[in-house]
Amino acid sequence: TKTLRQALEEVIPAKQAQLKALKAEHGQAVLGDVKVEHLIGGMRGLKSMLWEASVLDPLEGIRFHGMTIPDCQRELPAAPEGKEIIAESMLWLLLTGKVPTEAETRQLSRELAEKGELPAYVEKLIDSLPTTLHPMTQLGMGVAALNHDSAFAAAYEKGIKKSEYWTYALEDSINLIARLPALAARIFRNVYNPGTPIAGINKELDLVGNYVNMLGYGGNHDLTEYLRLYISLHGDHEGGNASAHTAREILASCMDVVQANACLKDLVGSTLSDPYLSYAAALYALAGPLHGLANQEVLRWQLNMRKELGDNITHEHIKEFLWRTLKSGQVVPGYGHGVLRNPDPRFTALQEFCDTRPELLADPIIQLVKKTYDVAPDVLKEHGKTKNPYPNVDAASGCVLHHYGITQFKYYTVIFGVSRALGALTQFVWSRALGLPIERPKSLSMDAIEKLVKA
Ligand code: NMX
Ligand code: MLT
Repeated sequence: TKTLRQALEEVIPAKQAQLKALKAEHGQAVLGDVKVEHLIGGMRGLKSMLWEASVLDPLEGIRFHGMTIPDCQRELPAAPEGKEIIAESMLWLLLTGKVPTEAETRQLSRELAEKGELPAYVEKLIDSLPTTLHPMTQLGMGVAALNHDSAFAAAYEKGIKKSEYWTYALEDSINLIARLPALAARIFRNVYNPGTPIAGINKELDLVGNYVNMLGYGGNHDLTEYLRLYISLHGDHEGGNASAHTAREILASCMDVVQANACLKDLVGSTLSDPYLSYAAALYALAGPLHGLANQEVLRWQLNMRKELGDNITHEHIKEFLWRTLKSGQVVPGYGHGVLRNPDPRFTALQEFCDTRPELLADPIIQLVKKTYDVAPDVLKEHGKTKNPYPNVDAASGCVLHHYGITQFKYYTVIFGVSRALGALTQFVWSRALGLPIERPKSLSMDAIEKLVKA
């Protein structure tokens, strides 16, 4: 059975050659125009990043190395007693572009379980934090502190060749992914169940199986399966989303307003900051309400709707509530997207998980999410602002957690944070393997833009 590192060693040379050829043969090819609206409009739609593991189509949604979510559900190995995709098979696919065998998946599960314990100093740090500190703030602090043991930082300090960077990047990335469940579970315990014991790591279990045990929900098979699917699906969403973009490297078109010249760029990881610090930065981007924090906001909003409108909520009631949200100047959480122009297939996959389980379909909050979906797109169309009136993944993710008893919605983005490491760290490794340089795009002041456009 191949190790993940061996599988990567096999695919890296071809990708390095592909990049070299792209640069030599097409370095001056133009991929699009840079308009003034890109500079002032969050660079929406600007093709400016190299991202290997996934590509997002506005209508169809995400593909991981060309595979749709149903393809992944069909082909990626599940846990021995489960059906859903697991984090390990998704990570293997993201990193290598290949579907792992059953044996490769189990071997990776074992490796992650063996590396999953938190160092005592991180436990102490997390235990010292006020329980009122937002769980995402705590997660970022714990991840940053893990850089104490960074193999990448230590090797860099000793002096290593650029061609070896990726091996240390991989070592840190695997260690970080392995330790995230213990860190995230400790935060959950401290904030919501202080003083209770945390289950030890079972070396026979997959990453999410252990995470669920450590959260205190061991034995809940359906919740475990849900979180396996959730964590796999949230793993990567191409490179431009704010958290992934923060962590790693981009191949930006380094352009002035008029002239386009392709050049290689990257962000926190591109400074050769180690994987822990890069991912901590990503987590703080994820913690914004327009990004990952939206899943907490969705639940808060749907619970408020229920509190205000009672149990027998009609479509008409929801419509009125939606208009009240919009008229008060707030966004409808869980709807809209920077790229997608159709319902998010991750939303659909999470809804389908509910559709096969009568107890979930009977849950009033899950019913409310479904009913909201019946009316929200039309209301948002009539409102006329958002380019995408359809639900994104956050519209669906929290209500199922709520059903299974994880009602502490301020914790939801932490689960997203455990997941996004799969994609963010994949690109970190690839950026080092491809030798991408430090990111440094060109900025312009409004005066400078005016001078250029009027010239
Ligand atoms: N409710 C109300 N207004 C909205 C919504 C929404 N759900 N989505 C977009 N708009 C508004 C947006 O605020 C903007 O208004 P203005 O011109 O006054 O600034 C206008 O519609 C145009 O925005 P778009 O170009 O459609 O969206 P953009 O790409 O700028 O933003 C989001 C994308 C996702 C930030 C935005 O749709 C949003 O705020 N959604 C609600 C929060 C959310 O669900 N975020 C989660 C994203 C997924 N994730 O996990 O990260
Ligand atoms: C994500 O998964 O990162 C979100 O859908 C946001 C995005 O893709 O921009």
